[in-house]
Amino acid sequence: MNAPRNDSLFAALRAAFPADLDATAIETTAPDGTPLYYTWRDIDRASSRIANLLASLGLPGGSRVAVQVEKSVEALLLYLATLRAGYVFLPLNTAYQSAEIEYFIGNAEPAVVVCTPGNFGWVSKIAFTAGTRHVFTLGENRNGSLLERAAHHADTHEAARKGADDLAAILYTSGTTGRSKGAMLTHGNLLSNAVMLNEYWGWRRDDVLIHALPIFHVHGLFVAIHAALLGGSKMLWLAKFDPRAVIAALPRATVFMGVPTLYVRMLGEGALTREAASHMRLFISGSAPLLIETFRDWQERTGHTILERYGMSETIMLTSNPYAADARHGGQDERRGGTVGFPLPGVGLRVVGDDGQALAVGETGNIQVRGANVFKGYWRMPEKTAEEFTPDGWFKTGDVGVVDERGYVRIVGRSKDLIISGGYNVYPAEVEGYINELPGVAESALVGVPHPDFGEVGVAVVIAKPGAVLQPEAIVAALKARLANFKIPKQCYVVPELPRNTMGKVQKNLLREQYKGLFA
Ligand code: MCA
Ligand code: AMP
Repeated sequence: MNAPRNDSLFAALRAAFPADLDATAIETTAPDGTPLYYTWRDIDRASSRIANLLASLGLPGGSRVAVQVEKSVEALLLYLATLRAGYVFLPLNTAYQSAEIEYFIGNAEPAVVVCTPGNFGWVSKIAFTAGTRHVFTLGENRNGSLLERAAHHADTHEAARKGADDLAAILYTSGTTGRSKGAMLTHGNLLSNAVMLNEYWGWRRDDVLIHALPIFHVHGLFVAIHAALLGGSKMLWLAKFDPRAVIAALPRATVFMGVPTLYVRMLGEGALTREAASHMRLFISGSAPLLIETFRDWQERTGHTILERYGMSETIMLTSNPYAADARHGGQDERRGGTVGFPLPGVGLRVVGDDGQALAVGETGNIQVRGANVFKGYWRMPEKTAEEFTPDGWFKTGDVGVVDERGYVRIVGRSKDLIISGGYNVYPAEVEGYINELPGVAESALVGVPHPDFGEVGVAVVIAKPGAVLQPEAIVAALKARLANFKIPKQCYVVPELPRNTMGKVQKNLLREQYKGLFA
């Protein structure tokens, strides 16, 4: 009899390991600078040990494993072990502060929480209060209770059986109302997208990926890691992005993925030359718009044309400029700056007007998508999920764009009130909510303005209550205590009034215009 089918993402990744398990899979350095090498066998054994530890806890099916730890190879092993054991991975940005963590843990009710040893005091308090029974620690230096406990478990583990529709991960993405929503991604979503990208980007076994992104969002966690593991290819693993370290690694690598800020910072280094980049096959950019100047400067300096692609937490990757000739588009292979390329194979993309009617080629409207990559819905928010899909099953991205006569998609704006700063999303409604709670504040507006390093940053404009005197520095200091650092406005102004339209709505476009030159 045939064994029942296993659609587990981990099983597929494991099946792609090269035959020589003693080959190096990951090269990195310990915090003290010591070089560290992990073979494919190391990854297999260590992820088995952690998976066996998780399995020994007797957790109910579908349990969430929430993780807020610094980037390390062991943090990656924890992700793989969670998939392997069949639980749901919930990564959390290390910048999140206690109020943010309290919300995520309260909302997701994870069975297991893993945090840094330094944060154990406050994180475990939040977790135990929310009913979590298991809190482990994982440090940057292969330390902490998770690995101590895992060391007692066997180093073999058969991947839990999963259906394509079973949950693999929940990624919190902030909402326009200010409350974060957990996007539920299935094994089928993640695996189908990864397999398709590997083919579309011409992934090869001898590729070497420079991994310099954080591993708590789609870009670093799914797009980069799945590509390398499915390709059976090596990763040069950097715990933190450092432009010089990336440039120094280029001669030993073939692929790099980054948000635009990473490219801008590398262009600021004299060591970035044609020769330094001559061994590279592919540079990929995404998560935020890549300025055409950056695209051109990169071409001029390195001789490489950056491949820009577009995606979302809810959908993983949606569009990509071609790596090679795309037969679906008349064999076009041009990577066009200022565009995010073609809808990827298997992804349906349409542009509609505000009335929901499909628009013609060249007309600007709301981007809607569908496909095996589109998430299952928002965790415990059926109404929110229903709102974000059309009756005929298309997901509303909140991005505004246009498809040109050659089929290239261009993102021209967003209908959602969102600022993307250095590749991180900042939802004005959330930050305004915190500002408005401060004593003496009547109202506030956060707007995104251009910034040479982060692409876009938030500027807060605040109105005081009658008789109250507000200091911008005090507002910023109060926010720093409560919110992740990248959400803190880079400037704050206290003004007598906000511009409004006849309906009384704040005209953020006027504020954006007023402050657009602030960081020029
Ligand atoms: C750091 N700071 C920032 C940001 N990062 N401010 C605004 N936006 C940011 N992104 C501020 C900190 O608040 C701090 O300010 C100061 O910069 C130094 O902080 P540090 O952590 O040392 O900064 P860094 O290490 O230089 O980080 C910059 C970075 C990082 C490397 C560009 O932001 C980064 O890794 N971004 C990538 C994000 C990413 O992976 N996004 C993918 C999302 P102060 O000193 O005042 O406190 S996935 C996605 O969007 C979709 C699905 C997709 O399509 O991929
Ligand atoms: P996230 O919530 O982190 O999933 O962010 C997804 C959003 O990032 C998308 O809805 C877009 O607004 C934006 N985004 C991602 N890639 C690109 C890109 N290449 N160009 C412009 N915007 C992008």
